[in-house]
Amino acid sequence: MSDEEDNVEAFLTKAMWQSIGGFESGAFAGGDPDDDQEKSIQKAFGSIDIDGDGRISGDELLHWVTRGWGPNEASEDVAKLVTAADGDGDGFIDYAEFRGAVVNAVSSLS
Ligand SMILES: [Ca+2]
Ligand SMILES: [Ca+2]
Repeated sequence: MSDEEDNVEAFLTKAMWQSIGGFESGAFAGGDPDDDQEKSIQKAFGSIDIDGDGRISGDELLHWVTRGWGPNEASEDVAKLVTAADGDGDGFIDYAEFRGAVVNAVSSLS
């Protein structure tokens, strides 16, 4: 894979996290979410965490994402999202990992 493709992939990964969190570019102008934005991140996390166990599995993320996307094209991209966000490598995205991915995505795209 070329550097350019890497960059495109990194950009798309960030853009997906941004859209999953529901934030515009530059939403966290001060670097951190404010209280309302924090609530929005918690709400987004809760709506994806279907079984309410406090962590998002690949299946849960795929289910959420494919409400808006075609399921065929999404599964590979969703697997990349999980890998990108799963800091401790347990195969699930907990709230801290989710919040970090969204904040990082929105900050770096703005
Ligand atoms: Ca879950
Ligand atoms: Ca994890």
